Amino acid sequence: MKKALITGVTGQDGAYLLQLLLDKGYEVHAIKRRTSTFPTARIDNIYQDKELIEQRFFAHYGDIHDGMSLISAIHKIEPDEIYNLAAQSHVRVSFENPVATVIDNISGTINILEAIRQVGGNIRFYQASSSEMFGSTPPPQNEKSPFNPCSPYACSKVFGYYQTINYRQSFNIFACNGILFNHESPLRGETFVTRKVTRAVGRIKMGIQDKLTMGNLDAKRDWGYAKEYVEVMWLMLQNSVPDDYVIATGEMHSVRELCDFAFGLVGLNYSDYVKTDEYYYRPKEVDCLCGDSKKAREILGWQPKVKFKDLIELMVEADLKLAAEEKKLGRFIAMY
Ligand code: NAP
Ligand code: F7E
Repeated sequence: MKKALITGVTGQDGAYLLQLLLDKGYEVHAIKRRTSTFPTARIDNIYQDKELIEQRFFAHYGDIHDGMSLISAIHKIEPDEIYNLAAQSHVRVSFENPVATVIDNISGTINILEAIRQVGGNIRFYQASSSEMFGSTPPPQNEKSPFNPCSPYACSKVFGYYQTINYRQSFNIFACNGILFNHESPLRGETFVTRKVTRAVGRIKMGIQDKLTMGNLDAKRDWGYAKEYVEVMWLMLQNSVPDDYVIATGEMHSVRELCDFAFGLVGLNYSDYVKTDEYYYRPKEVDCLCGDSKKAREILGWQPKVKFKDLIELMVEADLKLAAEEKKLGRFIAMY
């Protein structure tokens, strides 16, 4: 049985990747940091499965800053594959907490690569790189496009990207970068723009919220479906050679179009509800991201099926159900 180790398993991608690897018959280990409340909402379904918990899913307390504990975990587990997803992943927050973001994102990557080097063997490594690394480089962006990072988050991801390539070249480690463009789902954190909008659409429709305060409505992104994007993480590690790939849908839409479409799905006009506030603007914006994932299509045989409209539809549908549940329970959460 193949063994995998995931960092960031409690996040959006971690939850989908965990399910995917379990479905493929893997034994999955996860590094989970200690927190004062349970952060496992996205993977609670796995915890409810007694057979999986006893035989194929093992969560270990650990922190990506603690290199020694990562080395001993990797020694003990002997994984075939490691997926490094843990990060402070919010771009705007990275301007408020630049040092913590950079330390989190850099030290996690280097600690794991160093642990792989020291433990030896044939462990395959996936690094969660990001389209944010392209920053102000105009679209379409592919593997040959220059990086022009525009935030502490993006700078930290550029470091992780090059560190991954450096360990591949220096120590012959099977290490891959997935340069993933924005990917979303009903499990997306509620302060990222798609989920913030679809949550608001659900709540406004159910009468438990009246306004939505947003930032820059003119920014444009290439939004795909997270469930499909974790499949390509796995595909990268099954190939015969390690490499770096852009993963995207190739479709670009503005935040304004997102609002218009999402509110329209429930028969509302977004301009009656959405206002903007400087608070949600960034000191430096990434205006347009749209990826060209031809290389992944040709080499890995991967291509996205769920595009913008289907994605937003499935998110609105899930958030309408959630809002109905909240209304039933009388749980009216304060809006951010
Ligand atoms: P997410 O939902 O924010 O999840 C981040 C995960 O990292 C959480 O499990 C979090 O744990 C964990 N983490 C953060 N700091 C940690 C630490 N010090 N020690 C241990 N765990 C820590 O992010 P995501 O959307 O799933 O993204 C996964 C990865 O892909 C990230 O590296 C992100 O930067 C990258 N990425 C994401 C996208 C996207 O569009 N989603 C695109 C490109 C790249 P807690 O639950 O305890 O907070
Ligand atoms: O913002 C604009 C905002 O926070 C998208 C992370 O997963 O993808 C994500 O980073 C756009 C930006 O994602 C609001 O200014 C307007 O232009 O959903 P987001 P992001 O910054 O693109 C990349 C690929 C990652 O790697 C990251 O980890 O939407 N926007 N108004 C807003 N954004 C937010 N969050 N909230 C607003 O109110």
